[in-house]
Amino acid sequence: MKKTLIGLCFWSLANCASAAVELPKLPYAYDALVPAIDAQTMEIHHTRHHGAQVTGLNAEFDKNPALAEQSLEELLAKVSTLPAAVRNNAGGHYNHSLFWTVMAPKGTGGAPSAELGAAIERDFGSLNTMQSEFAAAASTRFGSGWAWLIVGNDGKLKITSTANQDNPLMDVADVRGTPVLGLDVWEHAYYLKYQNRRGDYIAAWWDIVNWNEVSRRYAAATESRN
Ligand code: MN3
Repeated sequence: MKKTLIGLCFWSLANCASAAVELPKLPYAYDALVPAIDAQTMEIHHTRHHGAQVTGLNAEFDKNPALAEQSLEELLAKVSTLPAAVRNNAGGHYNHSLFWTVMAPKGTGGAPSAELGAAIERDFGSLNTMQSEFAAAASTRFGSGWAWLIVGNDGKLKITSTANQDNPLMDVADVRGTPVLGLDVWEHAYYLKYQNRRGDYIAAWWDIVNWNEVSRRYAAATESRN
């Protein structure tokens, strides 16, 4: 996700850094994931929570324009050397950008590809076992954070979780790898509908996983290793 030059840069170079990242449009309507996730939660989550991280990351780029020349992945890989605001906002922007794409309206997300399905069986025994381990990671993440299915640096699928807006691409992560599926378990992701029932949110969420996109990300992650 390199920074893209937009029209403003044509008029004023000084505006380029402030246009480094933009809030991505959702590939579906705010009410498309009902009943798993309600429309108000989706709209607030996208426009305000993710929106604030985009604004925050651009503010960091204004302070240090050299950062805007690097991809998000490059920044995350050396995040321990960067300000905490970059860690939180670049992490949040990456995490939410992934999150929106790995969901789809119920009945439209397909199933794991043959390659992904075989890797899940190889590394977990079955899809059910993988989902159970993922749900356990999501439900036991204390406070705010994310659960992940990743391709580890050894090429194997693994489940992990991270606090706050950290993710497995960061050099500070306990378990590193390329995320192919991620679940936001911050209260802002589910509280309006589920209140304290995080487990119910996680259980309902499987209905709206976009396996077509997860499979695409798995193929890209394994291809880039070869
Ligand atoms: Mn969130």
